[in-house]
Amino acid sequence: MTLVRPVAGSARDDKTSPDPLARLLALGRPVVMGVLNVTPDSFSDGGRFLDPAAAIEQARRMIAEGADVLDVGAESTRPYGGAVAVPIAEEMRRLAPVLAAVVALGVPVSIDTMKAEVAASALAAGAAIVNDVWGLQRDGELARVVAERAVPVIIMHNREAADPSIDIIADISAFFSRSLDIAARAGIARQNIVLDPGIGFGKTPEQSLTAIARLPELRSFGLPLLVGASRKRFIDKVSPAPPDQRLGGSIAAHVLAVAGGAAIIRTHDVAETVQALRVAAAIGSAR
Ligand code: HH2
Repeated sequence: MTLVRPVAGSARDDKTSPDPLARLLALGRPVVMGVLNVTPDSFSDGGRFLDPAAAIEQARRMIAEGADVLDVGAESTRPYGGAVAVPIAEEMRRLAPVLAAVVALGVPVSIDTMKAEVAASALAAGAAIVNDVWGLQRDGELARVVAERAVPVIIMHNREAADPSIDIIADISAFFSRSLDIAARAGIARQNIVLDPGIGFGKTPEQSLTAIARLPELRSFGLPLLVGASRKRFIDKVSPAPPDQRLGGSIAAHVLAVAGGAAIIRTHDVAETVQALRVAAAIGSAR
């Protein structure tokens, strides 16, 4: 499949171009990224937004609730295993009726994919950011696509399997260093990079807690940090609840992540997260 080139002057308003990441980070408060899973099997909302009309409606809703950016994915990454690998054509087929319509809603859209071809096609349809849950280490072409298009990329830490015996922060740091080397060699500008410890990915629940608790250590990279703790299993380990009943735990994790230096929060529950972060910020500045 060939890469589709963007149409000149295509559907981007000035909220989504030319420098989406810088604009988001300049908001002067935590950035809220709403999750839109156009999948049958995502761990917490699989099947709910596979229908394009339902997906677009959910995107509208998240924007009305205060999302600053939407993260659209068409392949479940299934942090807890059991992901069914989705062929490129199927991932594109799921995105086709949704992506351009969501871009047209006027907030920047990130494409949650680990495949270069899907990323290129999504960028051509107006996506502004690439979110790779394998930190440029899975598909060798992805760094080139990001560099060529000069778009921001979210580099997320991941592992094939959890190893309870390792220092997870050391592992995350080594992974980030490898990803940053790949990015530099491809010509990706440093100001276009966001780092994400990958809560729930290749980590025991305890290591996910550690990744949030020791988030400040990851500030040493000097790059913005994203945390996505939304509905993840470590919450169930602390306070048993199925994925759709983990809002309280998600909010606790996200408030503490922001306190630890997270600039961007990835969440399924935008209204509640926006409210929690506003209240936390207000208390933080009250005297
Ligand atoms: N988590 C998920 C997917 N993509 N991307 C980043 N950068 N950080 C994350 O923590 C992250 C992510 C998993 O959540 P969800 O998209 O709801 O699940 P699924 O992968 O099953 O669709």
